[in-house]
Amino acid sequence: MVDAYQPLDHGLALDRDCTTLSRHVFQQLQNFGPDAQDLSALMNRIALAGKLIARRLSRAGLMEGALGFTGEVNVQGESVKKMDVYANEVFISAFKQSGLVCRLASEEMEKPYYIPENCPIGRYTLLYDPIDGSSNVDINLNVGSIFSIRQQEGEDTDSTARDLLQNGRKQIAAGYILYGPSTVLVYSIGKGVHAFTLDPSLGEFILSNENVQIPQHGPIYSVNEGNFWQWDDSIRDYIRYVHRHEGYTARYSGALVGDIHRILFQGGVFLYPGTLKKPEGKLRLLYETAPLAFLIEQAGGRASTGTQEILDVVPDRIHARTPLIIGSKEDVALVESFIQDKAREREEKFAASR
Ligand code: P6P
Repeated sequence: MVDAYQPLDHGLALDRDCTTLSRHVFQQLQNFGPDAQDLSALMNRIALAGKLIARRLSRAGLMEGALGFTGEVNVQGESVKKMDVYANEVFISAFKQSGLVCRLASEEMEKPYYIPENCPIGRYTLLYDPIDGSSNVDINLNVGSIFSIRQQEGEDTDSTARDLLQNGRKQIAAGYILYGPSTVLVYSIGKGVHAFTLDPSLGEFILSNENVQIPQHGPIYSVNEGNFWQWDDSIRDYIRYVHRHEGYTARYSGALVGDIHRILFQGGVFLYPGTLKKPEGKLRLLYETAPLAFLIEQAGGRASTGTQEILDVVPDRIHARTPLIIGSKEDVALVESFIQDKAREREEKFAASR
């Protein structure tokens, strides 16, 4: 009987390099059934999209027609960057012939996009923001992609995608890809939060942080203080508080994914409250605030509109927006306490005036 082969001591290093995204999904699900196969394949396609976008970003400055504006305005009323269009189409191409995703809903498309060859069997919908923070693209600062996967429910024959108008607890997977000094994919399928770093020499996302837990409190508050004049007094009171107390530091990159990634690892809170111009907030629920809320809750944090958990919000339309307060439990609760105090003060004033 030949002795069983004993891996040498570099077995651990090899094992890590072989912990790719698709393998990690199976490890978490502890089975190779149809649903596990689907989720593993879905994450593999997301990873492919991330690699294609990272490749283009890494040399956009050298490529004719890669940067700048298209001259179009999207359904959000925002000027479209060439990179927005490229990234949007990358996700569509990555899921063609996948047999997995029939419908894609994107920040860049007014209505969902259907992949006909997948629709008879495709059981999933991909919701995504192909390039979040695209104002950073032309100045070579970090940007991200945000994704969310839901089961397709019923026959979506009239492309109204009504089954998508459900709360964020219907998500089966969510995450983001951060295009920074390295490209990092962070995801959850409801079994914790895990980060993978792209190894360009392998062309693979390799596990770099498993079971990431957000600190219960952190020093960072991340908000665009240029909107101070547009905020409700409750938010102004919170900002005055952090301005007057030791232990807080402001960090804001103008790209949601980078700001969230910092808070995921260092703790703190990101805010995009309602403003005079956008009372319901700027950020979109189905492919920005809900996937990030799913992820941050899985990491032990919280995400709210200020008065409601983000994951409980039911949208009335695909491109619905919400205010967002997200991050460490204690810091989200502190912001909410200013909102509650102001509401109570208003109620008492109203009662006294009757
Ligand atoms: P403002 C980028 O346009 C984005 O959607 C997020 O990535 C970012 O957090 C936010 O908007 C920045 O908005 O109004 O501060 O420029």
